[in-house]
Amino acid sequence: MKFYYAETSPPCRTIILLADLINIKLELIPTSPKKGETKTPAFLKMNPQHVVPTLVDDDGFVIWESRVIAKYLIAKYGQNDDLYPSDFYKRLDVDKILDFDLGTFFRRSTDYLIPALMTGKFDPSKKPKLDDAFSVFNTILERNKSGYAAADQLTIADISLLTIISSLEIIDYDLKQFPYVYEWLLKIKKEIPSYNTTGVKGEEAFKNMINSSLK
Ligand SMILES: N[C@@H](CCC(=O)N[C@@H](CS)C(=O)NCC(=O)O)C(=O)O
Repeated sequence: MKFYYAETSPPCRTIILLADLINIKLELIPTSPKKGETKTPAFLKMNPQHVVPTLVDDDGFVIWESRVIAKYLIAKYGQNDDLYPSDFYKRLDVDKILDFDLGTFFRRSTDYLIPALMTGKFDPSKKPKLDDAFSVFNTILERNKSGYAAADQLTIADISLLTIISSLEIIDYDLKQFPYVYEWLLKIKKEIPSYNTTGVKGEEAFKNMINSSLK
């Protein structure tokens, strides 16, 4: 399977960590949006949305959007449904948190991060909304009791939130004001074996990218 990715990208990291967890081999193809490599005619033919991660399966099937790639890999190659339960209500709980991530958490994170990449400065006016997303996730975790984002066990919702939240942590976003999120992060990092290699390496690359943009 060809996997177009950028080391700095949290959604790409979600898929690489998941692939390791379910023993899938990806052919990693570094593709830098910053260098315009997602806007070449060949890439645009494959994916008009010009984003990584993009996966091309061995039969030529092309898929992007990390949360959907995660569902695809589990449905097609997973040995069980633990990471994305097939039970109707449990699956809805996971989908709800994945949508919260896509539409709120990740969105507000990029609203905060992108000005730093484009102008060299974080936009402080974007921080309250991101703090609010953290606060919502903190409450979700407090109510769940299980210590996981969406179920009684690790799911793709945890992995997806992990990669963006650990990226914020490494650039010194103050997570300790959200104690359930902080505890959850420590726990999830320990449960994903390749977090200490792939995960940490990606975060370092992300941090270097942000630091090199800051003025
Ligand atoms: N919702 C998408 C976000 C993908 C995304 O925004 N990828 C960024 C890198 S983190 C990208 O490729 N940006 C290039 C562009 O938008 O042109 C996902 O979860 O896969």
